[in-house]
Amino acid sequence: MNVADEGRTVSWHGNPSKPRYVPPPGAVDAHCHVFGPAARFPFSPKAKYLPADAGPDLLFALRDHLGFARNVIVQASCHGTDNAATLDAIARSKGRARGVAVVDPAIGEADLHALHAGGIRGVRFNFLKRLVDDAPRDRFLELARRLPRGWHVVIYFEADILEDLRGFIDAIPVPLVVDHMGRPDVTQGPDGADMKAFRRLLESREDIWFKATCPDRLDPAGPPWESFVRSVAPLVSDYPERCLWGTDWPHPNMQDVVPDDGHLVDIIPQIAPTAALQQRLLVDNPMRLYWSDA
Ligand code: 0GY
Repeated sequence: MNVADEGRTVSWHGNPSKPRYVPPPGAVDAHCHVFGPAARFPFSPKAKYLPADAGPDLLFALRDHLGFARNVIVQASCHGTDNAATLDAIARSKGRARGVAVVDPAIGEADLHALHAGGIRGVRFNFLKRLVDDAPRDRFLELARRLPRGWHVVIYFEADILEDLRGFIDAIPVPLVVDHMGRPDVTQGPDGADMKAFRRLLESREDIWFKATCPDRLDPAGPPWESFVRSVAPLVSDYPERCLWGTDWPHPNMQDVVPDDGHLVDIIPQIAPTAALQQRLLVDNPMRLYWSDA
């Protein structure tokens, strides 16, 4: 495990390879985070991990290195409900980043509109017990009913609670984006129980999107993540208008198996084999969700 000077964890690759795959112009990395810098943006007292600084300069350098044009920055749990680091990164992006916030469900209308002005276009509901202390479904629902126009909910859960969450998900009145496809066991293959359950969810509503992300988290075999590719490619092909892609940089909690971001980019043509699919996955879909006003 890499440890930064201050004893904080480094979970990202220091020298990612240059991908062989060249994304289409305008490609969006639609799932990434920033950490700190902690001197300006301290971590939450409730943070479950304390990462080394991974601020906007590093993120935008990686964006350029990988051949991407834009980022969607998702507020990471280590910053709790203080979105200042995410907003700062968006402000520094010169219009090339937008974000997803994590908020106290009691947030008022004026604060929601201030987040909108800062480039936020959705809120994240995190159900992973190792990351957050509680996930109050009734309060989340109340918030979802009064989000600014055009916003969506990003939801993060693991496959074993999908059935339990169905009633909650059904009640959300705005589009939903599922992080990492709800973390299916991809070793079961495309017709395994987890993928089938996730497909039932996608079939239940036309406004549920998913991130075809995190082979490094989902495929224990490691690169070239063959089980991930085999399970996820059919999903992208069957739901081409509802998929997003992202690096997940700086890969929170992945310090023991840090992925090479260049290798992550290089499996894009395997999960989206045609230029038309790649254009939707990397450009058209994220632009529709995050830059519809641009
Ligand atoms: C991810 C996944 C993780 C962490 C967070 O907000 C977070 O801390 O999202 C995780 O540890 O699985 O998407 O970044």
